[in-house]
Amino acid sequence: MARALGPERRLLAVYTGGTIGMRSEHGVLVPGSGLAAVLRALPMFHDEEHARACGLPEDTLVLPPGSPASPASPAQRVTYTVLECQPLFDSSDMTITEWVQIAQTIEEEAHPWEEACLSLLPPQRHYGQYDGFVVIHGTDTMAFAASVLSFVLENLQKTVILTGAQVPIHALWNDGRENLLGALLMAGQYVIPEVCLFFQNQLFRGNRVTKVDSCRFAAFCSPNLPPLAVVGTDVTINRELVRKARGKDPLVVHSSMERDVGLLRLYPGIPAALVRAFLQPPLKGVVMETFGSGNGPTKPDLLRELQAAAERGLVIVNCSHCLQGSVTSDYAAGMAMAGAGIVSGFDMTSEAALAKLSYVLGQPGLSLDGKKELLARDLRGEMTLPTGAERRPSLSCSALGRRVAQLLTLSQEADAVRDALMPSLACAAAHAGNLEVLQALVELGSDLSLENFNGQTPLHTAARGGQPGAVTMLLRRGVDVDPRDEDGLSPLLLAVKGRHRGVIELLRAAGACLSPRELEDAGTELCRLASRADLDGLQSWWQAGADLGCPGYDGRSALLVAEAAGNLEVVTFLQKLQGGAGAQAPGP
Ligand code: ASN
Repeated sequence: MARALGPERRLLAVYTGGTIGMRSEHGVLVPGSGLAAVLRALPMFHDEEHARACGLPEDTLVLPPGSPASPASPAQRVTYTVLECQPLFDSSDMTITEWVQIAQTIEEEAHPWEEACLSLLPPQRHYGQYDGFVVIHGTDTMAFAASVLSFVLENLQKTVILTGAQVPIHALWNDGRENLLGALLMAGQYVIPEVCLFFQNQLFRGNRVTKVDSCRFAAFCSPNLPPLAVVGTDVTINRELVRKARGKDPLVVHSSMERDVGLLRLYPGIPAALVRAFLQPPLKGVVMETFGSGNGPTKPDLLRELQAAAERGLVIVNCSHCLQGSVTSDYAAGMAMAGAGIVSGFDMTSEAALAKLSYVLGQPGLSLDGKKELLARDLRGEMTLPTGAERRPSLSCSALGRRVAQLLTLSQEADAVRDALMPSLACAAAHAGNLEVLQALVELGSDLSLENFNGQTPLHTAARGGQPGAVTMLLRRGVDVDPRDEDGLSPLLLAVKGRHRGVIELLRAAGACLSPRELEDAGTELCRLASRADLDGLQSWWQAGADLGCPGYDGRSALLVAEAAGNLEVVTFLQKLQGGAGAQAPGP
């Protein structure tokens, strides 16, 4: 989580419908178009004077300055464009299909359903063009939408916030203005790389919320995770909770979500025949809402139906009816569920579990065990695993490992410090051949081709340390094979100096070459090695592609020096090269 910098922050507001923009027709509320025009007329949503002075395009709105949330940067302006979807929805009509389209809209230039707005936009990808995204959505299925979007959008580096209202924005007394303004300010002023939901002054993780009230303004709660931020006279960010963007991998939109998933709420006395009817194909996955801490009836006929479905390959996730708490295995009635092949959903909301199921079952090429394994992992912060179940690498085996483990636990505020330390830590880990630490650094977002204070990359230090395992890992990750440090030295030369033959072989096979500068003084060095009968040293140079016939500073070759010194083993080696393969090793 970081404070957004720069004089201007550009947002895209995707308006999908919902009460916030609804109008009354024949006594009932229906989705209403023209939200941008409404906002343009409200001074809290648009500073017309500033827009004109800056020559902002016709479709761009700008928030007035001086929000209480931005005292540190009063000059920073949040501009936004409202993209009105067609058709607009009461969210009760929305499905995974529409939510995937929203995700595609965030990523892409456009989608056919936005045609009316598109002509106004330059042909650029929205995700690159905007700093953050607000999705204006109906509240009835907003928790489902936020959950689905959290799984569909992978590697988010930007803030995505869903919001809406219980009362239309045109009404005198409404919650739409406050919610939308809050969402725009949060997305404009903070980089919170998650799918969030803003309502009634609180910013929640999107896949943790559920709608709990159909009329009060406090419509949502996040029963098992505190809000990520609370807005009052000040903005309080719960920094420990905000997820950190991992690495620089590009955004991935997972559009292949499985549609044949369902939600089954158990009730006392539910007949086995009804469960059987529900679990029939084409259904591929079910979220089953059970009692208390994941308990269900232990009637043999019901358990048989569940077991038979699980054996057919139907994936069942166990979530509790209860708002708070987690599925456990404390009771026999809970163990019976687990025994029937049902996967624990721990403290996930049913909305999050359904979205996760749809995401996991939509992943191509996964075996049944692979799907269950993915479901059991916390993928987007959607569930709290019991203590000890997290798959954190255990790094306590070395001092370096312990230091990196401490680094992993640093608060989000320490990002800058962490980023500054990463290259040196990666170099140290590579030198020690500590693959576990290197992997942990990768997961923390470290770029393994960054240079440390003297311009060396992890490949340099792995080569200097003679660590073929680390060299292999780095090369597999696609790092440059011939980087030069501050002194112009390459990993290959460092490996030659250390006589690390295995590493030299790996680097040569990957295309590494000694540069003319590195070969400048090679003749003199070869003569020195020849005079000392250092066969290993000579073989390393030969293996790295050096010409062993090249003369030293006084014009003599290594062979002449070896002969004069009577180093027969070296003489034989050099003569063999001259007579056979040649003094120069074959190219990479
Ligand atoms: N029925 C509306 C919707 O979900 C409810 C709302 O937005 N408050 O679209």
